This record gives sequence, C-alpha cells and structure tokens, in this order.
Amino acid sequence: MLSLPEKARWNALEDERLITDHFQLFTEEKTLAAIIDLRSDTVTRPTPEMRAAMAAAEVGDDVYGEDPTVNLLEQRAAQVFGREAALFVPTGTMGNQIAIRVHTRPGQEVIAESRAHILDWEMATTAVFSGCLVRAVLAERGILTWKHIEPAIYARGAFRAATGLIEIENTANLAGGSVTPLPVLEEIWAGAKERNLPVHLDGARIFNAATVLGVDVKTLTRGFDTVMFCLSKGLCAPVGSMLTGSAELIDQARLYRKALGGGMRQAGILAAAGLIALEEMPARLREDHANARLLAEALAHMENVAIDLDAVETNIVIFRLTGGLSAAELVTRLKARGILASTVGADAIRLVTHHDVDRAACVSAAEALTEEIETPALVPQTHA
Ligand code: TLP
Repeated sequence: MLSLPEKARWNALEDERLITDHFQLFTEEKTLAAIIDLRSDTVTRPTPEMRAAMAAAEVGDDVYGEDPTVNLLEQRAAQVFGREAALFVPTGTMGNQIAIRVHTRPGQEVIAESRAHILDWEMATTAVFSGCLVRAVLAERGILTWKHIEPAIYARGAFRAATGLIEIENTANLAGGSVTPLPVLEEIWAGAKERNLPVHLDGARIFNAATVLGVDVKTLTRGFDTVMFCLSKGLCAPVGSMLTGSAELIDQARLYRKALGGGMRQAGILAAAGLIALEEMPARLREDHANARLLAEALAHMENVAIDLDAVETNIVIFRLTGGLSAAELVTRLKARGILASTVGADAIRLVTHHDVDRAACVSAAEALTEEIETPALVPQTHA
C-alpha cells in the first residue's frame, strides 16, 4: 500500500502526465486543423454538438431492437425518405451490398455505370456475397439514362445471365460528383417497372444532389425500391449509413446485416451523431459546393490542366494534368505544403470539399495548386 505522502506524490505525477497528454493531444489537433484535407468528405470529424449528443445518448442492445436512439434514427430516416422502414448500417458499402443481396439471386447481373462505387470500390462483394456480376455501362458524366440501361437488360434465357437489378449512383462520385436530374430518374423508374426490375440507389451523397436540384430527398428518391445514403460523408457523422425501403425488404436486410457482422449493440452512441447529421447538416452542403466551384475555376485557368467546369456541380472536383507532371508527383508536392489530395488515375486528381475545409483553406489550396502545377517540371539536362 502507498503511504499518504507517496500517494500524494503519485497523484501529482499522474496529474502532470494527464496535463502533458492533453497538451500533446491539443497540439496534434492543432496540426490536424492546419492540414487542408481534400482527399474525401469521409474525413470530416463529428461536430461539437455531435460529440455532446453522443456522450448523452440513451442506449440499449440494438440486436434486440432495444436501442432507443437507433430506433429513433431509423424512424426519422424512413420519414424523411417517405419509406416504411430504415436500417442503420455501419458503412455505405454494407448498405449497398445488403440491398444487392436482397434484390437478386446468384447468377444474375446488376446494371451499373462503369465507374460505380459498387464496381470499383467495394472489394468485389457483389460477386462474393450475392453471386452476381456487375454489368458496367459507360455513360457521359456517369449519368445513366433509360437509353443506356434498356439495351443492357437481359431477360431469363438459355444463353445469358438475366438482369436482377439496376443500380444508380447519385451523385456519381468518380464521374466528378455529377447529379442525375429527376426527369432522368423518372424515366428509369417507369422503364424498370415495365420490365419488372428493382432499382437501388447508392445515394451516399443524395443530399448533395438534392441541394443542387432544389428538390427534397423524398421526391428525388421516390421511385427506388431501396435507397442507401451516408451520414458519415458531407454530413459529418463519425460512422454510419442508412438503408431505406419497404418494411418487408428492411426486415430481410436486418438479417443480412447480422450475417455480415453488422449488428452493433449499443450503437445509439453513433446514431445520436447520425440524427444531427440527418436533421441539421444537409442545410450547409451548398457551402461545400461553392468551395468546390472556387477550386474548379482556379484550375480551369491553368494551362496544364484539363477540367470540365460544367461537370463540377457538387463537392467533388476531378481534373487531369496535361503538362507532364504526374498525379502522384503533384499529390507528393501538395502534401509537403500540408494539402492532401487523391490520385484517381496516372494523370487525374480528385479534390473533395467538406465541413472541415473552409473558404480560406480552399483559397490557400487554389494558390498552392497554381504554384505547383504551373511551375515547369524539371527537365533533365543533356550535355552536348
Ligand atoms: N466513397 C469513398 C471511397 O470509398 C472511394 C470516397 O472517399 O469517396 N457509395 C459511394 C458513392 C461512395 O462514394 C462511398 C464511399 C460509398 C458508397 C461507401 O461508403 P463507406 O465508405 O461508408 O463504405
């Protein structure tokens, strides 16, 4: 046992350690804040309101259906999207893959755009978990229309796999965050209904699309059989996505979530942040769009850049380097200046604006991009 003076000394040391740790954390946070992270809107950290709500959240075991905060989030998501039910899932990937499993049978095809997230970024889970193939269809700016989809549909027959599902991504991430307008969707819904095919929406950024179109998400998604949307991207929740649909489909989805290991117990801690994401965060997305526009316009003035300005509608900017500088080299140079960006091809870069990079940060990023891209690449000297 410690004697009283020893205990006092130990307490003092412990206080000192806590203060040092806290200081270190504070310094790290400051350093983090100084970095302009344009790699993705997935990097957003929970807001102070979210952290407070998480600390105070009422929780229970969600696998028993007893977490009141998760139940509330699921009810609110269903209401906002005009559906019978919704399911809280840990990731957008899990939400999409559960939807594909619910709608299809092994040996079928899922029609999607050629740059779709389910094709390129979900670890071939459509093949592994659902036993289906993605039928990739190229569409300008990633916007599938019924004219693209109809010829790719195969009915059941002796020679080819039948189509089991049509999948739409709005906004289309790797096509530069482009927005599919409502009339295009209406034609798809009508065509799919006629062919008796379900349609799933990867709406990871559906609130960005709704902001641009000035339409509420309920209207913008009303013809889909299931809708997945993310709370954890521009809406700033630390974790979580929602899958919405009919009560019957969501009942089935709940079983597949458990099968995938997505039953999360006291997940109300996360749902509390998700509720704020859903209710309060969509209203500020236009700021991110304006900041993306600022970056895109600065890039459009550069000689060594190819960018389709009309394609920059939301918070994603994709551009190509045309002056010999590789995307990897530019990312390295930007990193040295405290700016993070992603390569999406040998000469292509993606920048994503979000809550944690403000206007001033985007102005600095635009200046740094100009300096790095317009500086002539060092040409190796040849001696005569
Ligand atoms: N997108 C991430 C990466 O995976 C590429 C990003 O940084 O943009 N659908 C779409 C359209 C997405 O953009 C993403 C994430 C997902 C689904 C998956 O969401 P998570 O990361 O929660 O599994």
